Amino acid sequence: MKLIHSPASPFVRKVRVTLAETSQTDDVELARVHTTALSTADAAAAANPLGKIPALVRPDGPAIYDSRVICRYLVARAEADLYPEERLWDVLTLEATADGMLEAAVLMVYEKRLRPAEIVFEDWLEAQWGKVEGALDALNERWMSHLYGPLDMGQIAIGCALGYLDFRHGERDWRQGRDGLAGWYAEFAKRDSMLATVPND
Ligand SMILES: N[C@@H](CCC(=O)N[C@@H](CS)C(=O)NCC(=O)O)C(=O)O
Repeated sequence: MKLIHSPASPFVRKVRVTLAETSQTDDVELARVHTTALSTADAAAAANPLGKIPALVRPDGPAIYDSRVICRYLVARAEADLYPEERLWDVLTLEATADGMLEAAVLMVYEKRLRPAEIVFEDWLEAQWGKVEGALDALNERWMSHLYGPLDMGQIAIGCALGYLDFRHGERDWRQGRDGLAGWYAEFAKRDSMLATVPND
């Protein structure tokens, strides 16, 4: 299998952490692309009509995307227990929360990087950050016991989302006032799968 990827993408990181946690890293070749919303890499467009990464090219079937589908596929392939039936809806909600944070955080980066400086929309940037903060508060107030439970895909997604906030939005200091979540992440970030996938440009 071939993973269309960039080492900076938090959505790709979810897939790579899942590969590591399910002992499948060696089954996937990494194909590096440079792609943005304004300039789509050919390999990304070939594997995903939306032109986004990650996409997983498989020898025995069509390419699949997006990160949520790929993670679920890989977990099924490994017969791993990262979507446990008894708390499936919690796991999927946590995963959706992480992806929502990431969508907002990635859009903020694009707004600052891709849009000409004179038309950067500051109110819109702050509104996106407001979504991230809402999710952070919900995690800190309501999800801590789940986060400290057995490893599942919700935790992996949240770990990658928090890592991305450090990588691209460190100056916003997401830990401020959220000691519980910060403490959980400090431990989670020490997993081998997380250490092996620290984002870089
Ligand atoms: N929902 C998608 C989001 C993927 C995504 O936005 N990837 C970014 C990189 S972090 C991308 O490919 N951006 C290029 C674009 O927007 O065209 C997923 O979970 O995989």
